[in-house]
Amino acid sequence: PKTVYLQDYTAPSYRVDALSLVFELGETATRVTSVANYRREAGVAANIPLELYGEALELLEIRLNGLPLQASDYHVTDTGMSIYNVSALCTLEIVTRIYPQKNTSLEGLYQTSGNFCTQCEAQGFRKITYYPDRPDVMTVFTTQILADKQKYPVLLSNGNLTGSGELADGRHWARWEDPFHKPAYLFALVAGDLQHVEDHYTTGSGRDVTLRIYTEAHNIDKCDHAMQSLKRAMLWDEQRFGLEYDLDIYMIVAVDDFNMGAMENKGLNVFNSKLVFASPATATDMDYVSIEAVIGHEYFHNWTGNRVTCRDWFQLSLKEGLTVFRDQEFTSDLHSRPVKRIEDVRLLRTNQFAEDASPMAHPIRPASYMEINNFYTVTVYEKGAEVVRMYQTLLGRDGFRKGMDLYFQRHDGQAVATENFLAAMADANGVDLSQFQRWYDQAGTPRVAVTMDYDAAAQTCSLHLRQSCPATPEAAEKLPFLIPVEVGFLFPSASLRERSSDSHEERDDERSLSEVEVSQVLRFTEAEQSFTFSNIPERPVPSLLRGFSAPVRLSYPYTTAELVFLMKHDSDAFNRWDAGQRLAMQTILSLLDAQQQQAAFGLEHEFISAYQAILTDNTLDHALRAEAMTLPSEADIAEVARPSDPEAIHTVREFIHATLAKALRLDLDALYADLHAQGQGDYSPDAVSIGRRSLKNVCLAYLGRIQDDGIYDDTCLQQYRNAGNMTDAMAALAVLSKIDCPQREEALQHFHDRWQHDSLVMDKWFGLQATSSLPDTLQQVQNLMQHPLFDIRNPNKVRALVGSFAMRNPLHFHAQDGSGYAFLKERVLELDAMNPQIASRMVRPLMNWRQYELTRSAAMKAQLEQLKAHSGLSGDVYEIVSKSLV
Ligand code: BAL
Ligand code: ZN
Repeated sequence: PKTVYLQDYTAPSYRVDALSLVFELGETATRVTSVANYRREAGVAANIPLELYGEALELLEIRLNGLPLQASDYHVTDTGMSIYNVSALCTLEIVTRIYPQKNTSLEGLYQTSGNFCTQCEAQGFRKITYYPDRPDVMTVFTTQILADKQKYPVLLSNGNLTGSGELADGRHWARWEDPFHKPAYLFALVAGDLQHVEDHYTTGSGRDVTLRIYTEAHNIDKCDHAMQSLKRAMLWDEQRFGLEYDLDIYMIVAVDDFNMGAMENKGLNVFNSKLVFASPATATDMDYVSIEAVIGHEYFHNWTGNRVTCRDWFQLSLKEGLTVFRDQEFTSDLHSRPVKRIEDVRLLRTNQFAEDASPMAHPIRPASYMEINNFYTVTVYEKGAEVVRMYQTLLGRDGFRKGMDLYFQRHDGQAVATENFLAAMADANGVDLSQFQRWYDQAGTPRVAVTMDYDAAAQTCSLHLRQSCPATPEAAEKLPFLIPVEVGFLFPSASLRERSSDSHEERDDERSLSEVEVSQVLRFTEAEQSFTFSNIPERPVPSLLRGFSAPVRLSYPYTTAELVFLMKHDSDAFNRWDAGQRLAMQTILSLLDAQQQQAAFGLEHEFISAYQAILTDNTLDHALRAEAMTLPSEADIAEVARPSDPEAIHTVREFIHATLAKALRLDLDALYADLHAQGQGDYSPDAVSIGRRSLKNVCLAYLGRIQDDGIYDDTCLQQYRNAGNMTDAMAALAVLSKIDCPQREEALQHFHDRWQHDSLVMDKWFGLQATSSLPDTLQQVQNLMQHPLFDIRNPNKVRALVGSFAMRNPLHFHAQDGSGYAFLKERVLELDAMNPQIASRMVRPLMNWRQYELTRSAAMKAQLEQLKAHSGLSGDVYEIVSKSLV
């Protein structure tokens, strides 16, 4: 495959004034007629050909200005065609035949559950017709769809319905016109036997918008939460950013076979059904929250992505980073801000930091790619969102809003680059942000090392910061980043006085404490920089990088006592949690050392009592307590403990869990019973109820580790059997799935029998078994691939079984005999023949082979080498494999 470079970008030579498409959907093939009006750009020479992309198309007819093209006037290749001697204004009519029924790549036009649907981002439109399929070519689309009326009663495309009718042969037709200019990647078509639910939303300016969610009939009763989420998103975007919806209708279609989570096609979103359907019996709290977030995300794209789109695919983070930031803020405003922040940072540290340390590390705006589908990454999305968040941290909420307003004022209707966003932020606030550009150009996770000096006589305190960034494929040497570091200071004696004083003094102390604790954002711009603070009455404990104010790894030589102090007293909820994570990580690393030296294991009393303090602190909200009780994941630990030995990591983490469980058994028991009793009413996915369930289920997960008498196996089974919602059922089953006991078999069988007719719910069942720590897990996964409900053509099934095993079961995926790696390689090859995008997702767990201890590292590398040598590998998989081996 060819590498594409950002520096080679050139503006299109021809624009499209209008595009008209006619789809004749058939049972074996589909005929597509496209009529495009092209206009040569001023200044472009007349001999410059019109370049169109096209892949896997049968060209049936081609006419220029009504006349058939001569063979010498155009040249067709596997990837497109060039047309010579076109006039400055011309109409090109092209008829192609395509085979959606055979399209297993789920890109372009394909079938899912017997219905037609499209996925055009990033480059799927070129599998439909020959066209300048690039995001900076925008036009108005008219789409006519003809299909058998009985089989496909619903015919949808972007925009507004402007005509429909019936034909004598049993077919019917519909015409949709989208008045907004859009690139081809936002085109969508759906045709099928679908039902819909309908609602309405009145915008702030008083316009009525029809809202519809389409699905197959048997899921129609599970769309209410998605619909309510959509209305909340529409209102939030008006309130927070002053952005209203712009068409008369907004449609969402849920489909079962989908490579991504969802797609923001103008006025016609297509969603993975996993991110639409919810009912208390079938969806967990996490499902409810994700559905709301993704419905929001796709809706927010209408402005950040659709109205203002990307000039080229290197700019993907322009729309994705910004839209992820917007959906994060949406969730934070509607639920718990600190909990959302903790969840997002967990994801970033586990997945994005790993990617940034891998051979596939790339800046949020990559400088080159072979296959753009490989760049829909946690870096472009989640780190991209962190970069957008840093503007807000530096400029304040109002300053950020001013920047957004200017961005829309300048660029509505345009296809732009990340520099345009930066310029809008800088210009709207009258600040110089040129150094900030480095976040777009340099990959890697910056390291920030902090030390502190306190001068008691002068009552000053200095923080010394040093930044560095590891080498990544695009550059060995990095220039300093502009890093916003939010800091606060805590005073041990002040908080001690606060605790022991009477109520009058307590108020005084609180005032002084909050005065000195006020946060500030340091602009850290040099490789090394010191900041001095005056009027500091005693040696403080610094609270650094509050709210995770920048996507960096920050180190500070905290003592255990200081971390325990921050865990109890930091007014920044995120840092209170993070202090606990630091303490846990320190403990884990020292146990890993002990294990390597074959020394005895033990947990310090201070560590256990810190966890006891969290567990029994009734002033802390449930959700935060649950987060604080959750140890860093095995994947998080593997990022820090190099070279990584997943088996040792698993052993140590399980040891801590079991030791804490035994030591805190009485507290865990009491809290579990109390929360269980409190949660007996009807299910509601509000933040308080979700927090209560998550703390209860964290308690259960700890208790399940006490295997002395097996009584908690019964507790789990009981919770599973009596659960009034999927969250509690899954939590109990998740604990059981890791224990070899009769209750496990009983519950798994019961779940299977109850849900075998609900494909989405069965994905949970596949996923649980794939993540089990029991010794025969790989064999079980292999058996489950033969299960009648498993289908390797369905991406959700692949992610549930193969993805869960390779990405969420480090113990067995990294089995020392290499069996997990060999299994994955086989699946990647099998998948690559039908769906390269999914194959290329699945191969990624092999990518970080260098971080593992020697035996594993060599075994992983061997699988990558075998893949690379395989003939006929897709460009998608080839890019990951070849870059991993460099
Ligand atoms: N644009 C692809 C799906 C999403 O990020 O919304
Ligand atoms: Zn998106």
